[in-house]
Amino acid sequence: MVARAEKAIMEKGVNVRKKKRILFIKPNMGLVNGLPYLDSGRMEPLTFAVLKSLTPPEFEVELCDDRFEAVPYSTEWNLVGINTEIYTARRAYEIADHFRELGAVVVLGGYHATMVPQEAIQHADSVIIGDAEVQWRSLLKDYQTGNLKSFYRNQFTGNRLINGMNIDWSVFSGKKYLPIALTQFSRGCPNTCEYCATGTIYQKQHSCRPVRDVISELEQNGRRIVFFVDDNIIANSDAAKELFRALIPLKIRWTGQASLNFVEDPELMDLMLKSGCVGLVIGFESISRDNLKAMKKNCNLPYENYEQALEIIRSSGLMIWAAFLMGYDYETEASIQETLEWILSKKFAFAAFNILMPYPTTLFYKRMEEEGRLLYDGKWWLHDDYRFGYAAFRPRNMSSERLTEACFNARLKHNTIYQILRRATDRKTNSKNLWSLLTYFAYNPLFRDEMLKKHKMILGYRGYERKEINEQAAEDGLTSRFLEVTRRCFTDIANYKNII
Ligand code: B12
Ligand code: SF4
Repeated sequence: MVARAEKAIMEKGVNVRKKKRILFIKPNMGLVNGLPYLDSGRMEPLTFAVLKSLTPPEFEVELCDDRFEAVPYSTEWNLVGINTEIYTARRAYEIADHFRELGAVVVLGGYHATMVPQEAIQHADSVIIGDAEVQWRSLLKDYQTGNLKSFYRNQFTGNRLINGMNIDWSVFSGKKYLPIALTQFSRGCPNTCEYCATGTIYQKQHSCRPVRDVISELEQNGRRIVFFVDDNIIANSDAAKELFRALIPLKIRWTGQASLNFVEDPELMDLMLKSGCVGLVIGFESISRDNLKAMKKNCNLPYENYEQALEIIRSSGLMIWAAFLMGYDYETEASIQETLEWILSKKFAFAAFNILMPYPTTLFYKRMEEEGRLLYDGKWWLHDDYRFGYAAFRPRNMSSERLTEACFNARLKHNTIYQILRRATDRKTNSKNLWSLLTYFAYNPLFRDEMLKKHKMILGYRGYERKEINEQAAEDGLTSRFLEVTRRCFTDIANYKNII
């Protein structure tokens, strides 16, 4: 079969080997104990399945996931496309610089490159600003004709449909990830919270994909556990209902991110549950109304102390991954403690205690800059002294060091063995059935382990390169991964005696 295909190609006068070679790279974040950080809970980087589907067949495409693979530096690659997010920017630039020295054309894209294109272009030949659905093909055409431009900017048209987004999962074949299919139904968000990168980039625009495209991709993919990466899957409730109706026959289990207002629409909730939703990431962000107002988190303001909304969600059985943001202007060490106690009382399946971070170009960043409160020269993501988990601005009511510590302590306390066991006893959600309980116990130790590993990570590799793939964590199946993280969970007790 292969021979016949090759013969046909040769007859047309095209030599397969003459194809231009593109290498996509998902950069790692940095170093832990002097070695590349190994994320045992890593998921497929959806970005590259989208880019692969947009790449014309005259290019040969490969993906290197720097999170667990050695970067194949060589002169064989014609074009190297690297994703940049703020925590991976430093590493992305290291790789980019290296490939440019080897003569490859380097293209950077992603959230960070979109927010600071002038910084990114110092390490690249071209930068894609915003979504790539339209611009990636134009860029490749210009590259082939020798007319590559420095910037390709996606013009937000206000179109309600995401133009031409498809997913080609084949780019991940042979690589080991969590057994979850990532997909996307919509992009953008109708809100503009002061601190948020998405709100800043999309400026209240929100667009959806045709439901049939999402469904046929999932049918083809066949995996039964799905993660919708949308920032807010219910932002357009009519479109969400259409999607949920179409998902019902697929009999999948899915999770995603949603704003709290879904609790007000019983039809939406009913369809959500029938379509297989098992849990949601919800951004509560703060229990203080003053902080919510300062954040411009208007979508949470109608839910006075969240009690009623939470009761509705608990009764539905959905597991909640509750996200909180620590460090706004009305935050004190006492309020962090109070928030932790409130969170513990709610027995959420998972909780994220995120430090408020100044992402460049957000309103929050600009305000901190004006008020002279930025640390690390205002560019913490590139600074030699910055470590993952550190606050990068001066909070109003405590030092940045105290904020860093208070946040880490809250994470530790939420994730002690005792608390993990205690939260498991919520019969309405976390131990509602065997599947929920297994999921709860598979992921809690894993996330806890990653949280401990990531804290104080050095960003970038600073000259270190992975010489060989000596990865043991890419075991087959959840069972061995579960055993491994449980083992680590117990060995951690030796290192962090205060966490049981
Ligand atoms: C899913 C997700 C995760 C998953 C990761 C899944 C995975 N595969 O590994 C989880 C939950 C683990 C996660 C973790 C984190 N995440 Co996250 N995550 C997302 C989320 C919701 C979706 C990403 C996605 O898949 N999008 C779909 C793809 C198709 O879109 P895309 O990546 O933007 O790519 C498009 C364009 O940008 C462009 N493009 C992107 N890269 C490139 C490269 C080239 C060469 C080209 C040509 C084009 C191009 O083309 C694509 C098609 O249009 C985004 C928010 C968002 N709306 O995107 C946040 C987001 C990326 N995460 C963010 C953060 C901060 C984190 C964490 C650091 C959080 C934390 N405190 O721990 C961690 C660490 C991540 C890491 N790098 O290790 C921030 C990054 C902020 C920034 N300014 O860079 C975001 C933007 C959320 C936010 N609003 O602040 N995350
Ligand atoms: S609702 Fe969420 S995604 Fe939308 S702007 Fe606010 S934080 Fe960002």
